[in-house]
Amino acid sequence: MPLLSALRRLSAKPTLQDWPGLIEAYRPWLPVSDRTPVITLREGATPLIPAPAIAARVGRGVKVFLKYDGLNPTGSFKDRGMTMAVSKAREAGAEAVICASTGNTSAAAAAYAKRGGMRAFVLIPDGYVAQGKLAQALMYGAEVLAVKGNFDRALAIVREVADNYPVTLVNSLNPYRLQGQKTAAFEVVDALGEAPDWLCIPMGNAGNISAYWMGFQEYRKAGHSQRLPRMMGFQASGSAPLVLGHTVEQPDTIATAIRIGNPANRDKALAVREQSNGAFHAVTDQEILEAYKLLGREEGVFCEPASAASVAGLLQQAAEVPAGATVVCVLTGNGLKDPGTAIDHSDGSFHAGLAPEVDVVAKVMGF
Ligand code: AN7
Repeated sequence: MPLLSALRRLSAKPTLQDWPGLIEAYRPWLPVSDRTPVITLREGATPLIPAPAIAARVGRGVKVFLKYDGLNPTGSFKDRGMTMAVSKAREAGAEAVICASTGNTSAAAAAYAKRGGMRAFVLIPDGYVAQGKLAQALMYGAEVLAVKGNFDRALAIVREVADNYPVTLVNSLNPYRLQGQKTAAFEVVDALGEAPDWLCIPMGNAGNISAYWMGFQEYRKAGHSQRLPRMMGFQASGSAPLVLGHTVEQPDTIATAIRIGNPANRDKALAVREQSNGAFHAVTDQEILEAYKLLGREEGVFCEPASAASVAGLLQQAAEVPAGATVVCVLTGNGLKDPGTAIDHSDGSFHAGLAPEVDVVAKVMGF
């Protein structure tokens, strides 16, 4: 009924159902063809949320927005890359995919692979993946291999396995991943009508910062923006190889998503910093936790600890932001991914074991 649906489109307000997923939405910008089977969960189109409480802390008329990619189908930005990587793997006839992961990549790889009828093998560092991510990988039907080593070791193993066996690597070394992820930059420019002055983003393997930069450049070349942002990358101080300039053998941070000592996209990230006149800084776990709690308590936005590194970095570098500038902080993952850290570190008040009586409850409330 094309006429009916056209009429409905004219008369009705847009609904989320109109969003076809990022491959269809940005098809001319992506390496897909009529022969590509599009495997999508309608990822993308995530909100750009004003952050007045954070802006007030930065001061001097700076405007701050949160690109909340935790609202993707599996709860992180990884879905953007995975719809592309898995669609292209399917197009090439793959029957299985493999990745190493600190958690989010494994959840996204599992969801998209299974939807595409493929097996998903995921290697995770035993004991260092947040509970929500593990629950997802299991529920999506991944084959989870927990190795007694860190993410960097797991990545070295999956690279070799993918070289020698019929499984497609879907870590960010797979170029289709960054192609999908660059659409987040398109969405930011589409929402603001221009690129921001600063883009603040957490870095682990540094795939996402590289993808954003690609997106901003392509959009400017096409005339969709006049300028390019300074790319401001942040790492946890206990796993900050890109800040220190060397591999970290024993990376450590409460933000397990970015507990990475040997970033796969190191050279790309260094080029982004240079080309964008950007800067990389380390934020402590304490700074990460403060930003994490501030986001929840004052902005009503619950992200995971690694994501809060972007806001922690902005607050740390606040004096460097030009007056009146527009800043976008990327919130890469949903807070529900890591309930353990939230419960252990929140300042919320929790009164346990109360007698089920009105006067008891009223008294605790302070009446
Ligand atoms: C929430 O899932 O590497 O700099 O294996 O989950 O592109 O690596 C996750 C990375 C930031 C860092 N925020 O992005 C994995 C994985 C969250 C993340 C990053 C990750 P990159």
